[in-house]
Amino acid sequence: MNILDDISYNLYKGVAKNVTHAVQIAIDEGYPAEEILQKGLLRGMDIVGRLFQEGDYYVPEVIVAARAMNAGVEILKPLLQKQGIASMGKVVLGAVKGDLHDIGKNLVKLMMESNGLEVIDLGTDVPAEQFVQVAINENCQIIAMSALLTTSMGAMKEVMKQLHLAGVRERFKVMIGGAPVSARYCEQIGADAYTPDAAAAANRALKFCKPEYMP
Ligand code: B12
Repeated sequence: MNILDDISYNLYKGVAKNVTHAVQIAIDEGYPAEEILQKGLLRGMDIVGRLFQEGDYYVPEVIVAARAMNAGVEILKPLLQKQGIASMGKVVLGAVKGDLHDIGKNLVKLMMESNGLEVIDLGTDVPAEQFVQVAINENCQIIAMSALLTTSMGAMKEVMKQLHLAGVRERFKVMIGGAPVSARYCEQIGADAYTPDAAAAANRALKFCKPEYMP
């Protein structure tokens, strides 16, 4: 078993202490932080997803694994973040109403901040009106929403509706993401961009903050 397998294994077994230990060893062995994230932590989380889907894992096991994931990410954070970059733009980010999943959202935040974007994180279960109000009050360029449940995805459409009702749709770029979300859904609800992962989300957000994209 190499050290990345070790991370995945301990993650899906939910042993946070072993995950942090193995992440530190991987760093010391010279693995790039992105590789540790993708091939160690996220691969472990994929296994958790599969076990949950197949009925071998229940919610408590998933919570324990999620804690181990967060513990591993904490160690990687300083390596993923580029320090001292001037703010390139402002994003309001959250998981939509009805959705408590925040691991992916937190990765999106981390990658955006690493690329010099200022991120206002509203957390999880965020009402549509709050996304819109904060974006207006804080003068954000981007509203970014995450959903992991097919039942909560519809809340993204509600945010689009609230933006239109407030007469501010054109002021903001709207980005969406999360496992059940797709480019097709993005088009359907009239959002501006769907990206499949956190790194692509940060790249797209940076592009949106360039003057040619601004209203
Ligand atoms: C961990 C987890 C939980 C944990 C969450 C802990 C936490 N703090 O987040 C807990 C145990 C709380 C949980 C609860 C539930 N869960 Co759950 N959970 C998962 C699991 C296993 C992993 C999700 C995850 O973190 N993935 C890793 C991250 C990194 O991936 P990600 O979120 O997709 O994010 C990436 C991209 O999507 C993208 N991205 C994410 N957000 C954004 C935002 C933007 C703007 C952009 C551009 C990109 C982007 O970038 C990220 C990084 O690259 C998934 C299975 C799976 N394979 O997804 C099920 C899953 C999402 N859960 C599921 C279910 C059913 C539930 C519950 C209803 C279970 C229950 N009976 O109570 C509850 C719902 C709670 C609620 N109201 O939200 C189902 C959803 C089914 C569906 N299609 O609707 C899934 C798919 C499992 C399954 N196969 O059945 N869950």
